[in-house]
Amino acid sequence: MSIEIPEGLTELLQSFTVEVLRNQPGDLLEFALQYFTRLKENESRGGAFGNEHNSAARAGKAVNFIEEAMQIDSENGEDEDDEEEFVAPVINRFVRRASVCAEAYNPDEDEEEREPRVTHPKTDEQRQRLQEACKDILLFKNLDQEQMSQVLDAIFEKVVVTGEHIIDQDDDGDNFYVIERGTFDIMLKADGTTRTVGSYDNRGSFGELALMYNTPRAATIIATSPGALWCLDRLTFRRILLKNNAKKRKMYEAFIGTLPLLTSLEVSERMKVVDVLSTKVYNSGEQIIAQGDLADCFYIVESGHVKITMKRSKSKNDTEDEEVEIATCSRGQYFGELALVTNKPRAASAYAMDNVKCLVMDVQAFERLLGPCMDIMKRNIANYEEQLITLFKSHIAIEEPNA
Ligand code: 1OR
Ligand code: 1OR
Repeated sequence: MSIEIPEGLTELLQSFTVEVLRNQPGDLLEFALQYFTRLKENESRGGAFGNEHNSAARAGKAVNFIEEAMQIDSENGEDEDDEEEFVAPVINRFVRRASVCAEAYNPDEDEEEREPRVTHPKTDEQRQRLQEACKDILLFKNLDQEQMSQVLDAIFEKVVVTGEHIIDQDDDGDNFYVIERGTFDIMLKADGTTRTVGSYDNRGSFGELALMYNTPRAATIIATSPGALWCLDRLTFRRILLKNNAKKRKMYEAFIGTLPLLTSLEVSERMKVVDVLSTKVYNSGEQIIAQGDLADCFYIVESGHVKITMKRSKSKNDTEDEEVEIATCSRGQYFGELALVTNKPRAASAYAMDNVKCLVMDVQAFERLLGPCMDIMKRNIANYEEQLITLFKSHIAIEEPNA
């Protein structure tokens, strides 16, 4: 018995396979759906790819997914309108991406530069909410205006329900997520058991690791309330954020190498620290940390001086507190670790004494990356405690000389 192979099938499958290999989509089904839909659309548009009689034969030659989208892009003149034309394929477990740990981005190769820009139109109200949600996202802090506007264009909103798995550990990475609202648990699977290792409460972002380092998802993220997320597709994330990270690595490699706190980290781990750092500048006198606040960041001084103060009641009869200077930090020193290590509110306040530039890391990155530096930090914290006891004793001595 012989089975007849329909004319064009080989070319159709070949060209599809070539596109899959070129694009390495995570979600093969989604990619296939978009590829063949596009093919059909082009066929009905007629002539966009020549005048072949047989659509399958046309498929064999004509469909280059990305280039085609770019062509449409340039035909439109503007790339603002390209949401209908190209939606980056979503990635999931159908095709597993090879894991390359701490993969460095080489801006010279710039493969992602060729990708078309993704735009998801938004209402004014959405844009406003989006800007609000993104304003404290550390990964976005160092982007220039043009890069930021590309990010805002490409982001799209997703409503989530309680119990929804946004990310499953070990999956491939599809999107980076910024929280608009809602609470989310971070779960880690190790040695056959899954435990909750942290949570997000109505702010923050997650899902950057798999995209940055081409690794499987490092944790599971589950919605613990109804909520909404802003999603940035993998390609846009890599195109913009990784280029920025390459710049940061160049800028901070030497400085990071001199920090005594990070001596226990391997070079590749230090580079990961650089990747998650953002810079914040403060004017002289500006408050950086307020005693008693909840904590979500850790700081390293890059330049300038920071004054650490603690509140102390002026005297027994005085209800008003005075702020006492207890330490200063300068280039290479860190602060803001205590609340993150102890899981308590800020123990002291911090103020810029002149123009200050700090490298800032969020609590999740702090916990993930600075575990090996904990010994040094804990020794330092023990010092605080000793000094606090000394200060407390001298205070009592002043207040109650006969005690
Ligand atoms: P991803 O792309 O790997 C899961 O997808 C995301 O969870 C990950 O990016 C981070 O954005 C986020 N370890 C690993 N991933 C974490 C962690 C984490 N916290 C948040 N994510 N921690 C280490 C636990 C030993 C920190 C827990 C507070
Ligand atoms: P944080 O997250 O509590 C305030 O935010 C930061 O000030 C704190 O972390 C430390 O990084 C920093 N006691 C408490 N916090 C201190 C101290 C300190 N010095 C710096 N910080 N002591 C000073 C010891 C020289 C003891 C006070 C008597």
